[in-house]
Amino acid sequence: MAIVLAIVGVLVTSMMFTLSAQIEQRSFNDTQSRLESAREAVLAYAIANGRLPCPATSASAGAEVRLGTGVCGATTGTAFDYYGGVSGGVTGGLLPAVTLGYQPIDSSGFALDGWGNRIRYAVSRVTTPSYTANFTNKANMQTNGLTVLPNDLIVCASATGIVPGGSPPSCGASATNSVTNQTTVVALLYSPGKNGTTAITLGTDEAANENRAGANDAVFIYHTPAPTTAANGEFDDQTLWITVGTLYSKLLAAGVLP
Ligand SMILES: [Ca+2]
Ligand SMILES: [Ca+2]
Repeated sequence: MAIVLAIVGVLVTSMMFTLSAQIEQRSFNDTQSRLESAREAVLAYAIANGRLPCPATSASAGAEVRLGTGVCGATTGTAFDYYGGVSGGVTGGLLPAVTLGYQPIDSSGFALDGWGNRIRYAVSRVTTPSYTANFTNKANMQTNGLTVLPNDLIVCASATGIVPGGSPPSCGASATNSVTNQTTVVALLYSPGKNGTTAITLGTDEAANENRAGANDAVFIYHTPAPTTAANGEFDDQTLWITVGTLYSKLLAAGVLP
């Protein structure tokens, strides 16, 4: 057993020092720091404007897509406008890099992760009543103060058992499947990771993040990286979120609220 472990140890050590592994690690770290600076840019935007930005779409050249009322979307607002996904060939839920002044961006105005994928961004809407712009409307944020919490965005440890169509959406019956509480997450950013650059059939957990056509919902998955042999498939997405407490404390400290 000790000999086997020693051999495995040597193999692992030599693998860690291969060039490709170093490049992958650099891209991973680069993605993490870009997500962190994107989160700072979103919070800075909230301080300057008294509200969170709406997501961009692949048709908006890096600008947020938002109605004058604060509802996210070009028309009435849909789950797609808040949580992303693909609708009619347009990808929603992208970081509004041009609105934020975030760098680096591609030639179309979109923020990129360390792999070359566009960074995803989702923002809370309050589910009842539907599509009320509480966190993307300055007046609503000031009127509501601390009494309105997000009740839609939720992060789960696995897609197994999630109830994305629930009211509110949930991680399901398993008490251990929730990474965040129901009223905690006001915005979320993620990178589709290295495998996001290739056209693959996504595993169950990554599919729950991508929110492709017909599944645009508020449930996101986050756990440590997993190989293709994992029960729910390969997982290399990198995710950060903004809690409502962080958002309000920044706004209060800056004198934006109350
Ligand atoms: Ca991925
Ligand atoms: Ca989802």
